[in-house]
Amino acid sequence: MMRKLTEKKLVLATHNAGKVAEMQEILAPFGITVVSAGDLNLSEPEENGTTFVENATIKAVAAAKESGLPALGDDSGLCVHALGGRPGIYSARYNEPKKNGFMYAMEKLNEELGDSADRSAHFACAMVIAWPDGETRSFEGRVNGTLCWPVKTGEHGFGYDPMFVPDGYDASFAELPAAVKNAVSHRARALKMFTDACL
Ligand code: ITT
Repeated sequence: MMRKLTEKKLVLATHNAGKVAEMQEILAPFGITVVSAGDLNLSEPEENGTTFVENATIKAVAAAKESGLPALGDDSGLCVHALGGRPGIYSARYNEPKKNGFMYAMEKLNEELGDSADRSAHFACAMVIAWPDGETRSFEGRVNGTLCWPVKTGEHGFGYDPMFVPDGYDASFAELPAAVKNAVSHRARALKMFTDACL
């Protein structure tokens, strides 16, 4: 038997407010109390892994050890097919120096794509649950879509969402209501695997 989450309190091992909001909303029906790494003032470990799962594991294990509670780490990013999967695990760092939200990174990506006919991409998310004793389980989700230009700015989402139109829709993740993104996103899919397996 794979380990279940019997504890009623869970740390979201992220300092990204957009991720926290989505994870909270998706986990709300399950009756577990969630608290974020920011709420607990947990430190931010160095993400020196080479895959999404490795980096999500680093975050989850560090938060579980520091808090004494089970912790859920999310490592995610945008993989652009014509760019060989970049920025991938470097999606957050791609926006340095941080200027106005993620406009800097989105402009850079659009320039690199040039007039490429292939504007397909996917968001990937690794979700790792870690217990304070060091045991972990990992889950991976993804959602396919197309990169638009100009960006479709909206009220919702974060990061690269204004540039990402999920397959089957004409609107970007920034324009679509949170309930739609949280039904089809990479993060929603990874979390569904986690809740199916562990709750
Ligand atoms: P934590 O490490 O504290 O969780 P972070 O923002 O640094 O926060 P990552 O290292 O996983 O997290 O970087 C992922 C980046 O990929 C994130 O900053 C966004 O720019 C982008 N990203 C991930 N999921 C996204 C989503 O659902 N919509 C838009 N952009 C997303």
